Amino acid sequence: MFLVGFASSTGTQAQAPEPAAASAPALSPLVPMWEDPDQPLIPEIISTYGWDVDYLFYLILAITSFFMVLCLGLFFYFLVRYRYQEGRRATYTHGNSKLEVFWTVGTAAILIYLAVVQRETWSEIRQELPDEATSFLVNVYAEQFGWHFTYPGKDGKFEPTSLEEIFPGINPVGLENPDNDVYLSDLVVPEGVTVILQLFSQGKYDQDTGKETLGVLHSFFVSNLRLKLDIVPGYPQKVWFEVLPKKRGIYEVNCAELCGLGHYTMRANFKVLSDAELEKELGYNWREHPATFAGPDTTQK
Ligand SMILES: [Cu+2]
Repeated sequence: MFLVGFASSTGTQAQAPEPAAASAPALSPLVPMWEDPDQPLIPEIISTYGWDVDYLFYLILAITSFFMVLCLGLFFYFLVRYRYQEGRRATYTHGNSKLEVFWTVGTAAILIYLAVVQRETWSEIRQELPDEATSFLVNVYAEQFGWHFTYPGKDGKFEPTSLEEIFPGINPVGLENPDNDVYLSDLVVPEGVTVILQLFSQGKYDQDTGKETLGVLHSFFVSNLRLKLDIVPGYPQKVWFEVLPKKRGIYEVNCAELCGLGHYTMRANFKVLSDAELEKELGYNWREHPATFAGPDTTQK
């Protein structure tokens, strides 16, 4: 029954683009997805590789559901079949080697099959990065308990940061030249273009005592993108995605790693914008200012 529910919701999603396409040209006001009464139970896919991830999810769900029903079915069958009966005695069995070999090899075969079929999706998302020159680049800083996003600005380069320069509310990520980059507390991206994120875990710095606290583990999660990646202190990582055309809207970035008492508050708006809206947010047209991650080390010292 569970599976049938998923199958039918997949069916409606596949047909959905038609009405959306009709209303897309005139820019509708941006409504956060969590305020949309027609929000599907499973977040709508908005990334190019979202279906590849969901395919693996449904494949694994189908395999595990099949075995769950099989095992529970056998369990109840044996419960009834071998229930207590007057005069019937239990028989002693030493197990069945053939059966044991069969289900061990069978399980291994399924796991190997999954390892092979997921290979391509894994390498697409995690092993190949698109060209920086044609992508929209963002530095993402996660701290207890919030998100910060910096954009390269007109010079196309990210400014180095240092803990000592951090002043909450004024220079939240400690940019050494705050005027050269654009800081936003929202993640804003264009649609139909590859986006590369560089993810940092940021520590805290007390300006009065000079005491610093190391960053902790966080996890960057946007369910609509089907993208989740751990953010490891001292080990910045890059990851990419591309939002499908006509998916303009406000979605959500969440932290998916229990990172402390305020973990549940750790969210940010994720806005997929038209070029004009993006230019308004950033203060410049990013397409006219190609950017790169190269240059001074942007890792926080
Ligand atoms: Cu967190």
